Amino acid sequence: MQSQLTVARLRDRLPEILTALLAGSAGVAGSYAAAGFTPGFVVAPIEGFLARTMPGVVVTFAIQTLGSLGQQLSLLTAIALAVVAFSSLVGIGIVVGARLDSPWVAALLAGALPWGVTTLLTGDPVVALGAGLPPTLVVAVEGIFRSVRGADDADVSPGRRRVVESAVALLGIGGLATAFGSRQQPSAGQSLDDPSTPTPADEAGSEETDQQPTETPSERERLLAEADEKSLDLPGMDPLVSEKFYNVDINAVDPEVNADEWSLTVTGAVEQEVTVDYQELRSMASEDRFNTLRCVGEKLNGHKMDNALWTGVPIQQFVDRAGPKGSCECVMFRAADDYFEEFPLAALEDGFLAYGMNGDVLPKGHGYPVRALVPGHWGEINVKWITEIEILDKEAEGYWEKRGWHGTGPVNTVAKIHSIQHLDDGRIRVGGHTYAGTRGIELVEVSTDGGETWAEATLSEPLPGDDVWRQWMYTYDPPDGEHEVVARATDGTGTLQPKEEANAFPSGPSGWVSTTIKP
Ligand SMILES: Nc1nc2c(c(=O)[nH]1)N[C@H]1C(S)=C(S)[C@@H](COP(=O)(O)O)O[C@H]1N2
Ligand SMILES: [Mo]
Repeated sequence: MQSQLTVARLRDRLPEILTALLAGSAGVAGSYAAAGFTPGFVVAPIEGFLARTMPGVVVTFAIQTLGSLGQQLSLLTAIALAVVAFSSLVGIGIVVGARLDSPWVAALLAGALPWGVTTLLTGDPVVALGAGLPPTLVVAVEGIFRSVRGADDADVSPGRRRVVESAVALLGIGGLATAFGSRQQPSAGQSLDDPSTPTPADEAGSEETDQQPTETPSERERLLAEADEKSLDLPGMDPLVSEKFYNVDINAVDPEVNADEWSLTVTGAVEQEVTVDYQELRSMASEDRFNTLRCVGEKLNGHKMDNALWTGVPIQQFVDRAGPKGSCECVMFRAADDYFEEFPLAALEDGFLAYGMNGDVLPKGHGYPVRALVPGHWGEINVKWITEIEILDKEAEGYWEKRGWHGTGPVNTVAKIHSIQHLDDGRIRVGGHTYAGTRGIELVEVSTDGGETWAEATLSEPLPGDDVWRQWMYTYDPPDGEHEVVARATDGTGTLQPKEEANAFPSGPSGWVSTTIKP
């Protein structure tokens, strides 16, 4: 009885509910149109909040079973929450307007409330207009229709037709917003040496404008060409410099950091705080380094391991200048996306601050303007958008360690199998990347009989650097029928990687990669 009454009342209110939903969705779409996929989009802070407050077990489950789909799910959830929140706010506007018998108050509130909330969440009242104007428009147009048709006819349009009308309107708005919002995407790769790339040093003028880059572009080009030459060209396998570098982020939306306003400070248990800004960093003697990254959360034979040529400066000098005096010999990195990771200070000795990647200005998704590289360690302490190096006095937990992971140490050894090729002459060629962090790779062995017998694979020529992956390949005459190929690596200390398989959680994937090959 009670619920039937509610349903009947809801049906009476269907026009208003549809208007509120349409206007609320238009607000979210408008926010995207104005901000694009940036922190100014109202969904960004909501998704960030979801990611931060999600229990560790849920996050770990999502990483292991859903992969990047997990992040898309969290983004969809955030969009749905934003639509519900905006629609409720518009609903409040409609109710208040009806009480005051003023369609204009309804329209005004319908936009002002989402605008206010978006401003509070994103801190940008101008971009937030994108969230406020569409709901006002939708509710105003609705009010005008209503008065034109006369109050009595207002609800003549049957429920189903209104639902269809609203759905069509929503699709239109969504399409427009997508077109506008995606135009806001930052343009790809600006060359580090491009004189039109505004490094603050240029803007500073005077003597600094004449400064030559410490590393000539040709040196970077030479290194990239060397990587190209040394790459084994196998189908299904990236060359030694990855064509597409993987991404792992705690938030779906990257933070936007302005290089002119960026700085990095060494804080905490130090003699004196030391701050370096982008201009100073760019004007220091730079180095180009190959450095491989691997995510602790990837699958054993996964695709979250990549290599690039990074440009930047060694990190230790800033720590030395600050004079660390903490008693735990440990350090916390902090970043503009509220990410934080703790690890032993000793790991910083070979650490690097990178502002360039493969000859381009560091892309936004990889930490623009500056990220840290900590050779030999799991990807997670290679903090992007880095802003603070805090020398600690006692141990603390990082973002992932609070969620149960142990990903601050050296990487596990791995030999992956990403390429399987049936050659014209009947032989089979297999290959993949192999990596053991700063331990280096001494040897990769392959078995084509499930681990009974082993043969040595061919390795790609090593690239310069202390933390660089290699490729391996092996060609053989296949036995009759189905057989199992296994790969295993021995690192530079002579240690064979453990055979025992382990999932990524909590300490990174481990074990020998194997695959069944059919004739
Ligand atoms: N600020 C910040 N740094 C970060 C992360 C992040 O979410 N925020 N993810 C970490 C993880 S888990 C990995 S594996 C690497 C991935 O770097 P990439 O996205 O450039 O491949 O960045 C690390 N640094
Ligand atoms: Mo990671």
